[in-house]
Amino acid sequence: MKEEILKIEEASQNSIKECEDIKLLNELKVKNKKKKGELTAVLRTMGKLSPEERPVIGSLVNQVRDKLTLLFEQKEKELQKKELLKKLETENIDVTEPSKKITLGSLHPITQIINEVEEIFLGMGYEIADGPEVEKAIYNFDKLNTPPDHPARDIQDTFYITEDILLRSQTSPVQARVMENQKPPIKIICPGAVYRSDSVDATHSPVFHQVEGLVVDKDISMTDLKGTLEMFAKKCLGENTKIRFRPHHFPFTEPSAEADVSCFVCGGKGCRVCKGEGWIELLGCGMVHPNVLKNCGIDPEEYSGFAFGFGVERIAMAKFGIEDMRLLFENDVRFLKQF
Ligand code: 2U9
Repeated sequence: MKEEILKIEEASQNSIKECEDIKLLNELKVKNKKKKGELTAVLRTMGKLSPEERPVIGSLVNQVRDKLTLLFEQKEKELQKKELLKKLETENIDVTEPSKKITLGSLHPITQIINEVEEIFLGMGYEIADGPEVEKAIYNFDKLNTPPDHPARDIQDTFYITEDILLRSQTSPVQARVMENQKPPIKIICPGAVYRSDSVDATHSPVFHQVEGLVVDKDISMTDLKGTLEMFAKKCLGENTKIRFRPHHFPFTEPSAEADVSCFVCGGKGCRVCKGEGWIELLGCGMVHPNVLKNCGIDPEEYSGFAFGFGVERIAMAKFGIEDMRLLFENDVRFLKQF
């Protein structure tokens, strides 16, 4: 019986030793279970043995079982290690191989202009202020000295949500809110989307973007306004840019003006971009109306201020030579990729 057991052991040992494949080893394991079965069968015949021999054979069977289990574990580890090494050798990564090209998008032309304007004014010590796009009529119109019968308040021109709530038609309500909450000196610009009930065409859109600026302090005069705008125009459109004021009317500023810049394409001679004029209309501006200061809790006897505002789309179109405003809103990548 001992020989039988040792034979089983030797056969199993040999097949484990010779095995060089993890799959085959697993198959062997299954077979070995049967072999263990063979050992169990041997045990079953132990009745034939003398009482002295039984524990000797019993313990031999257990030793063989343990030995085989250990051998399997060792072989399994050995084969796994071999397999891993083989994988590392054959599947090594060539780090010098060129990688896939990552295509980066670009900022929308409107965002580019807003960023550029922000940088220029930050450089002049301004802060950037933000406010709600769904606004109270009182901030959009009343506090800005815009009377109840003003045409801008008509439902034909402004998107009303209720009688008192609307989509802001300018970013001026942001400035009104800052004035209410902050003591002068105030030096802010307010970029953002505004809404007007306009039909879409090459120069109009019901959503567009504005940057408005406001400075309130002691002794602020029209010369500060002109100097600031001249500096802005030179930084934004080129150092040779000149600026001129034409009288205008806005309810929130008095006196008010429209400011033109010398054409940055022809330098003032007249071309297609400036339509032969030599000048391009840039923005509206003026000295903050005393009523507006009063409405926002600032004493016009102590403080004065200037304000200005411009449409970002107009500047983007002039700077990038875009002839149709709709292109800025259609989000056609073939168009946007050019900037
Ligand atoms: C406060 C006081 C005054 C902001 C100003 C303009 C003139 C102006 C237009 C330019 C083209 C709007 O986008 S546009 O259609 N804006 O001409 N905006 S002064 O004046 C303010 C703002 C806030 C408290």
